[in-house]
Amino acid sequence: MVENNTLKAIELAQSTQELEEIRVKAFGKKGSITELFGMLKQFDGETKKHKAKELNILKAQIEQALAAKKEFLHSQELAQKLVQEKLDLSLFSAPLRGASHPVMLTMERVVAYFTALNFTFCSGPLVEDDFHNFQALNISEHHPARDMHDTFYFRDGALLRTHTSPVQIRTMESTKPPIRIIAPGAVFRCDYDITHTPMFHQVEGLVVDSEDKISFAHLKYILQDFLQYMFKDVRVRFRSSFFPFTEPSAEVDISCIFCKGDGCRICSHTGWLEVLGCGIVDENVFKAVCYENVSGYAFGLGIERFAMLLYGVNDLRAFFENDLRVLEQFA
Ligand code: 2NM
Repeated sequence: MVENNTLKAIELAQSTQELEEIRVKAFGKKGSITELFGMLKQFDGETKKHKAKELNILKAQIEQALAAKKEFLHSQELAQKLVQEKLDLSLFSAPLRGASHPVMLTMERVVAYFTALNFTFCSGPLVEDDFHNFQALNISEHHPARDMHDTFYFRDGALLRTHTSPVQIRTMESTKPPIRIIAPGAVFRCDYDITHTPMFHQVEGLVVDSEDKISFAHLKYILQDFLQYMFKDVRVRFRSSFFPFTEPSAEVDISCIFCKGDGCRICSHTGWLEVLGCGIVDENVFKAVCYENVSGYAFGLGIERFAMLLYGVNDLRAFFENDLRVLEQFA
């Protein structure tokens, strides 16, 4: 009997695929149940009616058995799939190829020195306003640093910070003196040639205490010590200079680390390398942030330049091209 075969087959089915084959064998165009319905026309009257009723009951039984088995197999297959495809996210993967970028390694080394001396790490927005980037730093309206050629401006007058000094301004606005802060980060200038990239990194530091507490001697001592820590066995010299935000100001040189001061191509045969700018914070900067009866020193340096000297990299572009052959050497 067809009916028993189909129901028995459903019971024995092991997969939804097998079940589908059984369904087609019963209800397909040439299926056993379809054929039985076709054979009804051989009968008439009560016999036909009786046979049709029997057949409809059988059809309903098979359909129900198919549906029930299908649901059962489906959930079984899903459970199996979940076990097979389970991901153990706690497993270790193959070792990552990544490594810290030499610019970041240098920045961390600089910051480590100053945080060890109780400087607080500070950061601020990359998109700044004219006040925090220029005005508060005693950079007058017609100062060349404001020139469109140096500063990236947005249409609404906002700009990309050209140095990290706005971080110092914001810190002074929100914090009462005394302060000792170190502000590392990306800065932007519209300048692109062999020794300049439109984005580079700076670290700036600022110390403010009550009036007459901070002198140039403090600044000189800490920078000398810092440069000894960064570059072993170097001589340090301070040259008088000018910055709008400091008075007096100085640029700081170290004896050339490549020729030990004898003179070579890298130091342009001077025996010295310029590495820092610094000075005693100008009174006008303190006025802009409403600091009264204070004294302070500040300094700033370019990280890429330090990284080039520390790692002996002679082309700035090596830091920005992200060639793995270069970067892997710092892993
Ligand atoms: C430098 C050189 C000298 C500097 C000044 C200030 C602030 F906010 F206190 F006025 N921040 N950084 C400074 C001073 C930066 O970079 C070459």
